[in-house]
Amino acid sequence: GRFRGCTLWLTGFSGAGKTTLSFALEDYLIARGIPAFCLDGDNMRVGLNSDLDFTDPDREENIRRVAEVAKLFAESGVVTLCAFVSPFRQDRDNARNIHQKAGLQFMEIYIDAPLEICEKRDPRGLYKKARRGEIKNFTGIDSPYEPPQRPDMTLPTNEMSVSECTQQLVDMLVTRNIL
Ligand code: GGZ
Repeated sequence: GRFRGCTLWLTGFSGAGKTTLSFALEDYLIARGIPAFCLDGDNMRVGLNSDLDFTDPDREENIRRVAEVAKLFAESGVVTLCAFVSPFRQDRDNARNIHQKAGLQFMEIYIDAPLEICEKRDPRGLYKKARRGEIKNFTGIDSPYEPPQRPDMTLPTNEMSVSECTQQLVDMLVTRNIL
């Protein structure tokens, strides 16, 4: 078949829906025989990046390594879904450059849920801990988030369902000749 390797980079606050959407898209693609794989904090920070914390330089290094790993997955023909807060514009631009230099498509997706909504969702109780000062450098509380200025797509997860968002991503992959 033809080459489909590419990287979709989902950025946004904790609790915005990055992991939920990337798993939904992964399921959709796998069900249709298209190789897809999600990278997120749960599989990257546990192993390869277990030496990294949430200081600014550690986040930068986290995203740099993730971008290099994603590039390798994409080179192998996989639709690679990266779900990371990735709060810094420069780090996301660097991830894009790593892919572009290798001739691989890279799509930046802004998972745009307002902080108040994410904090209300608080699936892991992390915002509560951050507010109490039990977690330091928490994005949106005492660590910054720089929204994308020209994302390839913005998904307002507080206004659209998971299946609507997934369909938008699928449509984008069709437009880009990946599906
Ligand atoms: C942000 C944190 C923090 C701090 C732990 N700040 O919602 P989650 O729980 O499952 O996803 C968040 C995840 C963020 O890791 P990333 O590798 O995506 O971050 S970055 O791209 O900035 O390197 C959250 C949890 O880890 N978490 N502490 N201080 N999120």
